[in-house]
Amino acid sequence: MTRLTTQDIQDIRYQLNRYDRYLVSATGRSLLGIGAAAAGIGDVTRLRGAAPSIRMAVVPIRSGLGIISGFAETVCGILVHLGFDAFVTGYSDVSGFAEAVDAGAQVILAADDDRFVAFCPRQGKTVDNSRATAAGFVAGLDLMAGGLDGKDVLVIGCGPVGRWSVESLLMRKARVSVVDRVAQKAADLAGWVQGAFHSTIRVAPDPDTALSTHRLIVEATNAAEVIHARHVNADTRVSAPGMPCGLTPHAREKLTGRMLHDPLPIGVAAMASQAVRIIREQPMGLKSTASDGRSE
Ligand code: 2YG
Repeated sequence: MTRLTTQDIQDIRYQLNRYDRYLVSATGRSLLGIGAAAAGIGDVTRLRGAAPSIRMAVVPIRSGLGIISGFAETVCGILVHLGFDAFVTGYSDVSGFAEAVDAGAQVILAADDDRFVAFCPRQGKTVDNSRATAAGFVAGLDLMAGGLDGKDVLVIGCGPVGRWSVESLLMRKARVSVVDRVAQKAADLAGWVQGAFHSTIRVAPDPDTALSTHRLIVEATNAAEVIHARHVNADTRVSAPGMPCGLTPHAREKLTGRMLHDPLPIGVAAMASQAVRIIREQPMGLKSTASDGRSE
């Protein structure tokens, strides 16, 4: 699990309007729109309209390596930008969770060194950042590519985000290849997919060959300088949830308008949108009852 640094995130909350304009130019959708697409929410206007009435709390967590200065504030800034009634609790840890619940937060976001999670306490459900980040960046690739059904997509990096990216790609009927510098990790992921989804994905022989023969790419490694300018042509589109950014500066320059990368915004937008679906579909955690009173 990559641990962000203050330097990675310090400017994010001040550049969200500019980033939103870039997202609209690259995908045709805003940050909220990409989050909605990741959560399978079709009506973005309705989501935007509901957001101000949804209270979300971000709780700083001191466990392990401790607080990352600016992390909670940046997550909160992204949620406020999306229109939610979001705040950072004054207390951290358990006291922060109590403060969040007392303040009526319907969604509570918190991260330790192992997991970054959105909690929906009334529904007893959680949203995991790795899975939501994968869904968000795959949704963005889908929008950049004008749909992924039947198209060849490469996932490079077979860690948690790469694994969940494969899930999202299969749900969008893409033809998935995976590759990792540790060949066994790619083979293990193919085995998991076969067991979990009864689907077959291809394991590419090596990163350089795979990058040279694919135009739609999810870069989910924790390495820098994985995708070089030589791998990029006019048809290439890259969605890069991996931290640090896996594209060389020259590759990024060639891909302007056809690539997505950020340390937090798309993942947080996807988490928030998935949490909204949870709290909207099960308002008080009760099973929604059908018109004749039967519980579904
Ligand atoms: O509350 C705090 O300030 C700290 N306990 C936050 C620690 C977060 C550690 N995790 C990471 O930095 C990343 N895994 C977060 C998600 C990166 C985007 N996929």
